[in-house]
Amino acid sequence: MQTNQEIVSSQDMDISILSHFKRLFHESKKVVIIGHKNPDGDAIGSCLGLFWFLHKLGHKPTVVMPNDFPEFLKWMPGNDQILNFDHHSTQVEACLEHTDLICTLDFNDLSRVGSLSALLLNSQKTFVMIDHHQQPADYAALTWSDTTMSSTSEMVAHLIEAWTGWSELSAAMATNLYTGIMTDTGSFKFPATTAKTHRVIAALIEAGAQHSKIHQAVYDNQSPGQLKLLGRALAQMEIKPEYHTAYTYLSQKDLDECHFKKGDTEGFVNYALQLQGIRFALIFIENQQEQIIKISLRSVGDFSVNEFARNHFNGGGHINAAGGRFDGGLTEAIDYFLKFLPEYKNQLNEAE
Ligand SMILES: [Mn+2]
Repeated sequence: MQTNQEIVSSQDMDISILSHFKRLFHESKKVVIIGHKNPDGDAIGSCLGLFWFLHKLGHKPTVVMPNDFPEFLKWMPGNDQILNFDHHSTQVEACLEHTDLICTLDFNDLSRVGSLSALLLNSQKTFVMIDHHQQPADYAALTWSDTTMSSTSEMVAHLIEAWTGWSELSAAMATNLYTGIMTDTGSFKFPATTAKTHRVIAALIEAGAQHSKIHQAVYDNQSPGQLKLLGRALAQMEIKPEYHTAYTYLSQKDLDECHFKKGDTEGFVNYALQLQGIRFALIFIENQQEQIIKISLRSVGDFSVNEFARNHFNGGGHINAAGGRFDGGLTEAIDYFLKFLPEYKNQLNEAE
């Protein structure tokens, strides 16, 4: 990894960041673009959006993901060209060896790429980070971190606009970026969705992103098992009105009986926030294979689930959306959570 870092934190894509991008890419033909472990719509969308843009500029980009991604994203333009480190480790190793530049998108720390992190930590290549998560680590020669952004996909769109104008925006880029913004904003309803986000969305639609089809492809393709699993999560929900909190859980047995596939529980945690007066929602999901409990946390208002996940569940994320893990059993994880929830009573009652 290079030293001589430049940390850029900005409201907008300004001239100095852009010229740094141009300088780095001018010197780099081969570029590897990497998203985080368990890639979501924004990770895939931002990486593929940047992939098609760099391709158009004459670079030789390769997109790498640490592991597989959900079926409901396997239609995105270029998804078939993604190298999955879990399945193609030798190929990925060779790519990283011969690349000029490594762009990491939609994550803030090299620990977020699972088993790929050792390769990246030992790499002497120049890194670029584009990300909207809090507290970016300082491994990159150029860190473009903006926590006010709705998504990394929106940032890539701003990069394209600043670099070439919208004239170079293709339908493939637009479709990927639209998907990333849509999924990371809960279909444009989270607070980080701004007027600027909607201006970007307008440009993406003009460039050929078919919003209805994208929405359908991502959300309206549920399997019977998926809806049954959602039914269990809803039926098992526990509500703690005195803490404005609701949580639910899914055991490995629940998952197995509903023929769980990766991505099936995406968005389940958000349902609890539909309850009147609920500001803090969690879902605990058992993973017997890894012997951990995965926890997704959401909030509305100024209660920070990022802080909560950092303090108690080895995780983090954003103020209103975070993830974490617990090493142990499901009941243990929930008991642990319920033990310290009362400490947050004031914060949860004061939060707006
Ligand atoms: Mn994101």
